[in-house]
Amino acid sequence: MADARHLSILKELERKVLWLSTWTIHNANHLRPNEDGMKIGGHQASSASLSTILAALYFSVLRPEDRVAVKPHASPIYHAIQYLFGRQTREKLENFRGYKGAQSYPSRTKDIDDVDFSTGSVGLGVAQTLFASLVQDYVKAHGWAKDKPEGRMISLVGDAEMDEGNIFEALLEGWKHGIRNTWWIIDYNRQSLDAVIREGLWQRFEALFRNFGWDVVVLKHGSLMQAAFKEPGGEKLRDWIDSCPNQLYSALTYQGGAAWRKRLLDDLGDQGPVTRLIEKRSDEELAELMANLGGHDLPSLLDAFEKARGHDRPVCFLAYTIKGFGLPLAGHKDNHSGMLTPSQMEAWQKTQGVRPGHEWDKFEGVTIPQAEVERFLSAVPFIQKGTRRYAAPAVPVPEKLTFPANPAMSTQQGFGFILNELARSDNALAARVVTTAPDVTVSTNLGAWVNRRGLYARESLVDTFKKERIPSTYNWEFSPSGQHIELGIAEMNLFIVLSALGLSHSLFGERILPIGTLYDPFIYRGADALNYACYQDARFMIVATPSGVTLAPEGGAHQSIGTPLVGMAQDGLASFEPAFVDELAVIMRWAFDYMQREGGEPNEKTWLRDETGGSVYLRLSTRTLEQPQREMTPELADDIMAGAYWLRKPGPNAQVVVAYTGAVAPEAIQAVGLMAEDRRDIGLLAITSADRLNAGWTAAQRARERGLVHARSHVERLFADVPPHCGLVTVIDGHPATLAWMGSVMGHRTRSLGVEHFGQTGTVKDLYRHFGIDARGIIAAAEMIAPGRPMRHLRAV
Ligand SMILES: Cc1ncc(C[n+]2csc(CCOP(=O)(O)OP(=O)(O)O)c2C)c(N)n1
Ligand SMILES: [Mg+2]
Repeated sequence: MADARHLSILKELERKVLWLSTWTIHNANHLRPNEDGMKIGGHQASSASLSTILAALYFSVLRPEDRVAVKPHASPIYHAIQYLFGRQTREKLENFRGYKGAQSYPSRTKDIDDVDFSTGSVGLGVAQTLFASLVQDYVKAHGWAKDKPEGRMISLVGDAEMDEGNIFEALLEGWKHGIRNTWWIIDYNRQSLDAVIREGLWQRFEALFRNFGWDVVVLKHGSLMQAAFKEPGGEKLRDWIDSCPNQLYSALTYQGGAAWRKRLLDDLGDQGPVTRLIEKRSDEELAELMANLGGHDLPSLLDAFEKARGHDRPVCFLAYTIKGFGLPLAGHKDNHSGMLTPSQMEAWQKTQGVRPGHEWDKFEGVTIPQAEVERFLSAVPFIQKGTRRYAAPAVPVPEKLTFPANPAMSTQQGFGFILNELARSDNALAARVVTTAPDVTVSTNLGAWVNRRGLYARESLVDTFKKERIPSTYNWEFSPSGQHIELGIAEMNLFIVLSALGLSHSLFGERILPIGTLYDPFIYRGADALNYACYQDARFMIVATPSGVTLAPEGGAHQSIGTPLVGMAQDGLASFEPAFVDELAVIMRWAFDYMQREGGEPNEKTWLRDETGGSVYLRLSTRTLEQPQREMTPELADDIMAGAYWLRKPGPNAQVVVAYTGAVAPEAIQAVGLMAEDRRDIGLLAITSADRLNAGWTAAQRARERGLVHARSHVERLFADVPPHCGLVTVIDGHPATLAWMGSVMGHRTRSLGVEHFGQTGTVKDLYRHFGIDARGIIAAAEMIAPGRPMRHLRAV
């Protein structure tokens, strides 16, 4: 139990951060009003709601090893706390929401003040803490990070945030994995952006969390209330509070002490002791009492958190709070985007004892001697270890990844072979790879890897089939040393667990190289979580199969059309679509290295991410292709990484170039062969990464515009000798826009073939014909854009 002095200092710090966060927003808004005069959304009231909880956590409860996701709109209060710690600058706060100022929503990558998890898209930060605790357990179970204490993974959750389905998906997965050390603190202010929330929601939450094995701590009545309940008539007041509808409680809070008195006396007057209980308090005292919900009561909070520290079970704290606590807009249902008006601000500033011109002074208006507060601050446990982010050395990547030289295979098979070879080796890379899949482990070809490396669980669990000697291809044994995390069918969870695994070096000081597999079309299901993972700069590899219409018999519901564009457009994700397994081996080797690069900020002259590194997306196929028998020279490997190489270099008088990506390679090769008699010097370009090829081109242009006149991109070099009149036919099993930009590089007339509509079931041949991405489609396109004599073989295919 905290002593009285500790509590009074905390109370002052809470008041201070509430002031600073409210001022930050006010200042940013009034110095630089939006053109449309709009008020900036959400921050003042949302921040105030968490002021007590965050003060209790950061100034007293948290330890350096804890990791926290703060509700998006509480960013100003978070930044204010960091400002008091000296980890946030006044300059950035003055520039809150401005160019390179403190971010509207806490950001790991954009903010300077030690943000553990970015938030912004509600629900994702919440799930991230759960999966981070799973990763912490994984790290410990593998015998790593022995010298580091286990932390609590904590999320400050908005009550309306709980509407996001991904939270429930995560809860279920967490239950399966016996999640520990996770605290979710629900800011139960009973308000969202538009509305006051439904009555009785807390009971649903309580039942739900208990069902999933969590402890639930309801923090409803603060210590003032609890003391009042013990007075004569107190029980009546308690009953009144407990049955008061959310809307009314909010409205009365907004109206203040006199309104509370009137309403309470109307409802409870002439009832003896409870009337006296109300009447003996001033309006101000009454308002303070009624606002003393658990989430604004430091003694209750400290006590609850301290108790939870005594065990490692997951805990949901349901903390009743008031949105806009301590501000004149407290409780008002419109307060989400509400701001204090200048006159309200002026009046409130006076009550806070902050002199004009001293708004940023850290100890202005603090009623405890400054030296004592400073002493307190410098002794806060949370900041005792300085920067809390770890670094981990890069895991060496072998010169070459090997695979059996099968004459024909699909890239998906090749992926399975490469991982199997890795699983057989005992190098450091193999030890640090972890795979995961949302119930598609076997169907995405991870089976061989899992057979060798086992499934991860905190407790060992034998494969009953194996124990009973029933033959099975797969060995499904769980143990703490396993290297595959089996997930249920929820792609959101896949990307969030990848996000957590892919930050392990920074969060827990241990490098993990995560690989997640899924069906390509279901990238959309988890796309926001994927975006979130990239935004946090987590490092992972996603391997998506089957893809496109090439999975033909599976039908339209499983075909992916737009994912190559997702791969191109997603920042922080380098995407590849190789056709052959030797290409894949080069790409995966490169990827393991790329995932570990930490080059800091990208160079704005080029934006190329080669130094900074990032995550990788491999769009693979289940189509078996004849494999080229060739030597992988360093030059070829470089070209593959840069995004393309000539399978057949065009001659000086080339009339047509065919550029293909992925599984349609045989169609492109066949078309080029058939056209050779009727068009001169045809070229065939194999594109392994439209994404990197395009990014390189944009980067070179940007660099030239900024004075690096000799900058040339790979695609520009490839096309340097292609004559201007040459036509370009691009083809991909995916949206044609993926490659359509290539015509702009040198101004070649271009026809881009691909898939724009949902497909049918059928054979690959049926569907390639249906969409015109077969040899016939390629030849017909070439005939139109590269006129000459009729293509004799057009009718033959
Ligand atoms: C995925 C997503 N959808 C919508 C929003 C817009 N949004 C921001 S805050 C908010 C409501 C927040 O309510 P609550 O979680 O109760 O937090 P409070 O404002 O009460 O602090 C919404 C809908 C968002 N940030 N993310
Ligand atoms: Mg709310």
